[in-house]
Amino acid sequence: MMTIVIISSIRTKTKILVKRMEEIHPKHIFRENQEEYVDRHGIKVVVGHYVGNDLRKVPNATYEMINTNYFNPNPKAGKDGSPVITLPKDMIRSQQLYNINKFNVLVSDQIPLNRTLPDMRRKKCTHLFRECKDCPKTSIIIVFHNEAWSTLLRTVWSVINRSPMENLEEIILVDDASQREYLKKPLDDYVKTLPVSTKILRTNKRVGLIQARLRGAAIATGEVLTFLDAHCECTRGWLEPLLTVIRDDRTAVVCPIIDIINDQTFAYIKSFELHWGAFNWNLQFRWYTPGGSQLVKRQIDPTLPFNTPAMAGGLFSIDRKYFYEMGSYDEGMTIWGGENLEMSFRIWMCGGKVQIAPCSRVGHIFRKASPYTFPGGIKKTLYANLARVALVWMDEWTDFYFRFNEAPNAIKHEQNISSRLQLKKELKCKSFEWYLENVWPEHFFPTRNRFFGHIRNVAVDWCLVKPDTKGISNQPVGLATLEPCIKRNVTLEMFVMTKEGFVMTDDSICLDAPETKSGPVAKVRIMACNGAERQRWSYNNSTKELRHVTNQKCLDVSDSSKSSEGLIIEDCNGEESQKWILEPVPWN
Ligand code: UD2
Ligand code: MN
Repeated sequence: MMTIVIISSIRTKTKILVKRMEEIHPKHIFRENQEEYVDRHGIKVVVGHYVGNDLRKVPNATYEMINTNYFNPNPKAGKDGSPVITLPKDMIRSQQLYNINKFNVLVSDQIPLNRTLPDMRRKKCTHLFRECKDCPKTSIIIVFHNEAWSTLLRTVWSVINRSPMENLEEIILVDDASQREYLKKPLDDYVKTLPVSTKILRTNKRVGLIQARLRGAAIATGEVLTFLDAHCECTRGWLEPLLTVIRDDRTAVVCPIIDIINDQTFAYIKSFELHWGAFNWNLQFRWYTPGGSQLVKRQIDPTLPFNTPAMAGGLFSIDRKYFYEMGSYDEGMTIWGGENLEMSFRIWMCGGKVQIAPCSRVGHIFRKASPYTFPGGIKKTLYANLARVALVWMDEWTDFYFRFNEAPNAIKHEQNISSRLQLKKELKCKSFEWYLENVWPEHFFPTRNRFFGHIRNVAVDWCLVKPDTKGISNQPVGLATLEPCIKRNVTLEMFVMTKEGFVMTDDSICLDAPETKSGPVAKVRIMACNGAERQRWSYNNSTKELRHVTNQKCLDVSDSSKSSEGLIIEDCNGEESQKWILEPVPWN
């Protein structure tokens, strides 16, 4: 009997039709809860969950596979941003090739370089940005290391096809020591045929994306610099809103909304608009939902550029002279990571602003893992970069970062940051405290006016902990539970309580309970912070009660068990199970 395997990816909810069961090594791609049935054509169907990254058992790609350009477009594939389904006969090969770039290059190579994309903009955007006559010209800078041919050139073609020629100065490609043959002479030859002036720079050894961008910027002649990753697709009207912001305010650094190009199917997927960029206690960049007043402002006119505490890093425009006035990038940073926070902190604290122009939309392939090597290891690259960010920009919060992040802490002494500190002084930059209070008032870092530490229940003698399940935006959400207090400096049981009564912790999650006044006892959850009343609590130091502000009920341990049932709110009764000790932990 023929067998068809349907693999559903939990993350993307896309169903991918795969190959005959016996050829696909089901062990490698299925989690336990797999289902089998015979469909009405008598075909046995197996449904399971695809473990997208776990391809370790699939034979490694050979040198030849890596160095070959498989680009072979089918005019209809991926039209209007539609997904391309991998045929059963190509499944094994597509998995082998996946590892080379950490995206499905076999699919990418079927999609034409000038495929059409849907117009994701609001109607009003199309009217607002019909043209941008008095806008400055921009150089487009794309750095890459071992990028696939089709993704790199689809990025280039999307720029050429969807940017007004009068605003496009040139395209600059910076090859960061790629080893792949097709990126050498074949790329040089191809670029000569493009209708827009396109230069290629090559580094003679791997320098990383930060220094590669600096080299590109150094030869750029446009009034504005626009940076893109090498696996993007710009949509119609993407450039005008970015340039308009800079025309009106040269101190603005402006990003598009970054849509998602699916790493398996290359479907163009609209991303959530009501997000802004920030970071967690480990200085990992994250998208969060901003607080209430911000949201209201954005709903009134969703076409207006809005402030963001941090940028994702890859896609932005900046006035060229302003880029240098503000200290371009930290040249002490290598390979990958941290430069986006460094630039965001610097721009905000030293007088500029970082914004997102919601009428500008660019797709980007988000990958679940990095495809290339990190020379010197992650300690010498990413962690060293992050250590530099913390040392230069975070003032009293520098120690807070290092306390919770051992690897960067171990190498912080190797960092020479004197020239960056000098720059900070020359630019008369404001403090990190100012940044937190003014740019990101909803932040969840400890401050002088906030409680920071463990929240221990008197009856059980256990501590409130973060849930260990991840929600859609990678935030840990779930029932509020207790666990035995470890009381070491682990972020698991560290909470902040603000003056407004929000009990929050890393990754912008808050203690949350329903507002209803009567009715059965309500479960307490840990959810994305949203500034709503239902997330406000008050602590009474003498009674030790933690009251939910709107209904004046007390945080309590449910009777049935210590922790697994989680916490509830109940009428206040003065019992030990409603008493909480807020044990402060020094953070700086
Ligand atoms: C995000 C940013 C990326 C950068 C990074 C942190 C977006 C969409 N992407 O990660 O631009 O800010 O965070 O550093 O916001 N590259 C080199 N040399 C290297 C390593 C990378 O040229 O040694 C190129 C790479 O080919 C790509 C770009 O740098 O074009 C960004 O790298 P990535 O795509 O791996 O970063 P990403 O999107 O995960
Ligand atoms: Mn990228």
